[in-house]
Amino acid sequence: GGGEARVRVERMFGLMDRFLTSDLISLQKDILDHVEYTVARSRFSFDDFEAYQALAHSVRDRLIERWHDTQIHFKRKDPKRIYFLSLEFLMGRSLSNSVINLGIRDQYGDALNELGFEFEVLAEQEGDAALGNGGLARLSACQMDSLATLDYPAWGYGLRYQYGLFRQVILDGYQHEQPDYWLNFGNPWEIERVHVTYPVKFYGTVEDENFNGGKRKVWVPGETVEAVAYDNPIPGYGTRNTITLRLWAAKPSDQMDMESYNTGDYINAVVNRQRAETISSVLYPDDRSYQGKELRLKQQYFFVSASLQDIIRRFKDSHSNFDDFPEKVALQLNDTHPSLAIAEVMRVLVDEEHLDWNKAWDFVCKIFTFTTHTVLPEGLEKVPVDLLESLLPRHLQIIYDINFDYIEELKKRIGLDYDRLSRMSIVEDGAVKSIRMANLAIVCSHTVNGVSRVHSKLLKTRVFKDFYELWPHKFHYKTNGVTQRRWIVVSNPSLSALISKWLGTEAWIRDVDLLAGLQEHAANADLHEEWKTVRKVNKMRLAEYIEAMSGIKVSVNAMFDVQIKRIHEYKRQLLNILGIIHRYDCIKNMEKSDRRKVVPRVCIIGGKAAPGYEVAKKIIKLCHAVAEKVNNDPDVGDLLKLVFIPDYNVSVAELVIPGADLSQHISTAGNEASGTGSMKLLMNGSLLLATEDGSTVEIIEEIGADNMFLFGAKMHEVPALREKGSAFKVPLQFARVVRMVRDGYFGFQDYFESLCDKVEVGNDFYLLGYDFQSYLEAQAAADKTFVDQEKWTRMSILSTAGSGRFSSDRTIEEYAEKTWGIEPCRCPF
Ligand code: 9GP
Repeated sequence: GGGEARVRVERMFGLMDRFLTSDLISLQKDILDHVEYTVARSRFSFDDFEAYQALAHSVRDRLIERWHDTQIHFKRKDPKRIYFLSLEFLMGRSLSNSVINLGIRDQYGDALNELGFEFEVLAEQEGDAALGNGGLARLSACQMDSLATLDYPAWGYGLRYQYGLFRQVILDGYQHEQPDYWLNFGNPWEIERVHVTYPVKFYGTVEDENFNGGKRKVWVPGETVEAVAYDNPIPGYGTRNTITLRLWAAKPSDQMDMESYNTGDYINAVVNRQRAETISSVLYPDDRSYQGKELRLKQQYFFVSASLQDIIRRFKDSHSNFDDFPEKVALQLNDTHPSLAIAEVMRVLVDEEHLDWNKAWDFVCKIFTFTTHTVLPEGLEKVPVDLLESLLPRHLQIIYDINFDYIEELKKRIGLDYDRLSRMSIVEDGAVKSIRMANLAIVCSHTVNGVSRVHSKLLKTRVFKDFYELWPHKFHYKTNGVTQRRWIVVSNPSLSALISKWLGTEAWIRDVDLLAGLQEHAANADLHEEWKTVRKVNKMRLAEYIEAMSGIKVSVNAMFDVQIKRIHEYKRQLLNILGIIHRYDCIKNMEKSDRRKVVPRVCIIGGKAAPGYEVAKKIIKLCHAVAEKVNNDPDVGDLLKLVFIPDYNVSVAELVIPGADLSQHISTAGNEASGTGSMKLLMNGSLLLATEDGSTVEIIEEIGADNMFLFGAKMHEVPALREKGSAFKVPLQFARVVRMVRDGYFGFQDYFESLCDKVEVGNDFYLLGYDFQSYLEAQAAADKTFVDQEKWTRMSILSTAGSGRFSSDRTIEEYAEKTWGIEPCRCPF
């Protein structure tokens, strides 16, 4: 009876301490207990990795407590929730970030010291969770941190890939890809929910069934796969709130091929079941285009279907009908990748919950919001109709029905302008008939966001012009931001302490606008000394890493000049390398006595090329070929070094960013949707050398054009320049450096030929030749400033001071208030 149960609960409470405490002794005891009982090593003999595992588990325990409290609180309050659907999350490591957000970093440090361990050393044991490609994926991770910190009732949903982004290995200067089997050593940061599973269906047919005197569609699927939840608690900073990133793994379903069991083909039946797991096995490693692969589409639907079952289950737990659905649920589409969610919501509401089509449609239009992260047309996904028809036949019908209604409506609005109608249709008729996922997302979302102001402008005037003219009210932008917790506090603790000291508060960690308070000290000589010391220590750390990994010794007195991001033609790593060749050429050709005037540089480049992206791979090889020559030339010595950092990832970024004096963001204007690396570097006091592209335009507004080194064609000039093609004059120096590569000065003459062709007059789509002159001028200005260390330091301080607008806290607040209509829901205690 009830009495007995109550006694039991009371007894359980009595046995539990209310919460885990975080005093020195408790932490040490917890760590050792985990060594003994979780890691199963003797507490008298365990190595650094085992110590890391035990430490991680003791942190995880504390995360779980807060996470439970938060979930109970959300359930009790039943606020409107935001569900963030993203195929990619680039979380990196979790340990340091967790203890900092939990506010127990120092306690752990002390506890470990007494046990004979160092926190930093153990933190290095952790591998990266690299379930994403680049900017989009890291942005999702930053936004999760902000959602938790700002107490929003949010869930992230994604896929738990068994293989994250490939590891980049460089052999003879060529990129090779190796699988990243990241779960090999276990993952203490996730909680497997063996009971939170949903069946996900594929293939089959759609049949008509009699229903209530009419007909209805019934999907009879041909294959079922089970989705199992893995929860990753995401702690906020300065709050008890800890939200959930729920990632799905595919497992064979019991409903699968009973047939084969009956026919006695047991071995094959088991082998077939295993195939189910491939759905969540590997992340697609290309962030440019993902056209028409069945596995990719399966991944998308798999995660969308499981997430929506979970979301609808949660809604139904506390609601007896769907009337309040749009008041309680907001669904964010992170790029087009999850846009099948639109058809899935329609299918569930209409086919399974038996809502009327119009009502379901009304809900869809109220709950979906869409953010796009690219301006490149190849980044907009298209799914061949044949593929969709075989994999998800009912969804194809629904998309056709949506399109039919929409085109009818459109005809009323714009008349029979068939060109425009066909451009705006969700269905593309062509050699391969396909579904335009971006059009689907735009038609069905109430808001279409860009990721910076100029990105939004490009969307309105170019990429989605037709739609903007129809629905101007839908188009908005939320300039990206990054979390200062990870990108200053975790990765640059000495700068973090310095900032807090000079601001007299740590409040900037939650309220980043306070960084502006550094402005008034920007000329203070004491701050300058301390700032320079911090920067130097970070550069030494980076120099050690460079030497350990490449054997190249670099001088910390040189300017550390960094370009770290995916390798893309539009991001123009090639421009950087050609600039380095020019610098090398100048040093070689100058009088020995003049070399004293050269400002020494260490040029650092890092980034991965998509495995099938030949041009990008050649750029990596060229970088190595040039480095080989330059770094071994006695005429050059410390005046110029070129280092390629292999396997660039979140952890490497945490090391490189604090050590950068200068950083390059040099995409051809009009190509970078936003850029977020620039924000991390800015926060850390790097000066930017940049084109006026993406969010840089807004950075200029914050810190002033004279606080950075700008160059290059402006966005509005680019189309005309491209048109002009061979008519504009390319500077002689440019022709000369390209010729050096062409003539085999760095070897591999044949291999680089096509790369050189790409930048020849008339062929130079990304305008390297056109921008070269002003690029060199900007570089010269950077050199000149670097000699004036006082000026440089002031500019560096002002960069950090002006970076407040580029926190993901601001971005998320804008989304919450203007797009999602959600409010904070703060867990008490
Ligand atoms: O290329 C964009 C980058 O400019 C932006 O900052 C980032 C986050 O919005 O998204 C990148 N896009 C992708 O990673 C894939 O399209």
